Amino acid sequence: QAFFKPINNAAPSSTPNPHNKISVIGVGNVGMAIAQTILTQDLTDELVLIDTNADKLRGEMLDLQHAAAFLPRTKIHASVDSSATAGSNLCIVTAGARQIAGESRLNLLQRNLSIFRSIIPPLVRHSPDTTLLIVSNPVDILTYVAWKLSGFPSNRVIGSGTNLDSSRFRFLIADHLDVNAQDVQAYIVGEHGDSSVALWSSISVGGVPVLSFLEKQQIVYEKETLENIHKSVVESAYEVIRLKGYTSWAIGYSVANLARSILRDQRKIHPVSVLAKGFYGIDGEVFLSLPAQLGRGGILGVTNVHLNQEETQRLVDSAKTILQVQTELGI
Ligand code: 6V0
Repeated sequence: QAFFKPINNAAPSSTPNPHNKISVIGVGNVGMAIAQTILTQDLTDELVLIDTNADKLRGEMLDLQHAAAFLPRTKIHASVDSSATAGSNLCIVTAGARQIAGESRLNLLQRNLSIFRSIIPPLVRHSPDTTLLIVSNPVDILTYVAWKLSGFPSNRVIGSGTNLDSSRFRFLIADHLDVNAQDVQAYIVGEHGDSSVALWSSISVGGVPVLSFLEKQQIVYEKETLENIHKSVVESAYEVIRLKGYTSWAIGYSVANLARSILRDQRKIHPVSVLAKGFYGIDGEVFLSLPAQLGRGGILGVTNVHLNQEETQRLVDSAKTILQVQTELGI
């Protein structure tokens, strides 16, 4: 006997809801923070976790499933086999090797490259229409690697890039001005991490451009304070890692925010890593963050934001450094 007594004349729904499926590859600190934010924000109907560490994977899956009574209904499964990802709308890649003491960045990158060689082709085979969202570091180079390995058009391969750096920037500006970070518009573009570029002229609070406001009011231009804020952004990841061993919550929210814009076709603008060839005089195939509009088709367009000469130069220099590493890697 069925648990529920069916209601005979209940009309079956003629238009089933579109089914969303997200796969998260790598269930380390970052992958799990992303997974749990996606669940609490009700962004998907199905969530698949993939990792090579079978015990950790099953443990993480069970731990999330046990929260079902408190969460929106989402089917959660986990597998070491990437066929479980079949039909994903979005694949978020956080898998990566951990840096061994004394290991060079290039060696670490080489190891991540071989991890990507084992991850990306099967993902693409099982979900040929998916969008790839790359989080593993160095994110700009690995997004390029994923693009090359996938054979996808560049609009469907996105790196989380400076979305996180920009949110750290917005928090610090908000804290300095004692306003809500959601009212602060400010972009950091370029390479994720040390050589990122802060777009000072982009800062506005509640629609008021901050720099020109200060200049018009003849308030002392707080260049030093602003530069220190950017320095803190660059240092903040190192600080968190030094204090707690890794970063997780902010990248979790930041990537869930990107997932929402993509899957819910929000057409919001985020600074994310995109194929930057053709922008600001960059002529090589490199991925760098620029403010881009995200929707169901992935990258819908890139904002033609004004960069001054110094900002352009820094972007071009980052592109050159990245190209050189890509050449050294032979990719
Ligand atoms: P972690 O906790 O070591 O997790 C990595 C996970 O990847 C582990 O569970 C591994 O078992 C798994 N893994 C390794 N190889 C494979 C494979 N072939 N297939 C599937 N899974 C695999 O690292 P953590 O979660 O802290 O960080 C993950 C990555 O995110 C690192 O590269 C970080 O540098 C990067 N981050 C990127 C950020 C950004 O803004 N883009 C921010 C924070 C961290």
